[in-house]
Amino acid sequence: MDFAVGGVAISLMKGDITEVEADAIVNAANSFLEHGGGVAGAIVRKGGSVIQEESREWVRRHGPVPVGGVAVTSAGRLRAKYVIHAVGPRCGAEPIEKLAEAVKNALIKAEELGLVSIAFPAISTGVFGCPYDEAARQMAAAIREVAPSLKRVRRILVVLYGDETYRRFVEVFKKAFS
Ligand code: AR6
Repeated sequence: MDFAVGGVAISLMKGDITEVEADAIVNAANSFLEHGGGVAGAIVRKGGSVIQEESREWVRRHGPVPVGGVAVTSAGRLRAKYVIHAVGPRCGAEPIEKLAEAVKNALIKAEELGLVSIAFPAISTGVFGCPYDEAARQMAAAIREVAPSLKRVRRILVVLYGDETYRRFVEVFKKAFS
């Protein structure tokens, strides 16, 4: 399902984010950038341990990534140039608005890096326990706010794992963008 805002194309698709061709893929990370399960585990398995090693080095230098913040590493063997590690909130423990902040910061980082395309997973909807609808609303709101000011980024992919996640995100994005 495709949408557009401020000259930026937004595509929702079903699939595995590690297979997607985009300049950057976003990881659903924790503050310590210790990539265990979910999307993070899949990214390191497919991209290689260099992603985990660079992540540890980033934390060693800068300290933990705040909730709503991002950090960048290379993408190892993945087709992307970079992995942008975004830390979403743990639902119930941290405010859901931090999810929008993480998405905005990832888009701003992609713009700073001069990238054209960026792919997001459904941040915080796995281990971090946020409901799909709320997560989708946060992501859509962040994209609506930032997209009009993007000059280099021209394509945002949202890669959803499974039918149910895809269906829920499409419903929310339809309301937000049409
Ligand atoms: N491609 C796209 N989406 C995926 C993939 C994939 N390969 N694998 C899982 N998903 P999660 P979080 C979906 O748990 O909730 C890790 O341990 C999944 O179905 O990856 O932000 C980190 O190290 C779900 O809808 O991220 C952190 O500690 C969504 O991606 C913590 O989990 C996000 O699930 C982060 O938790």
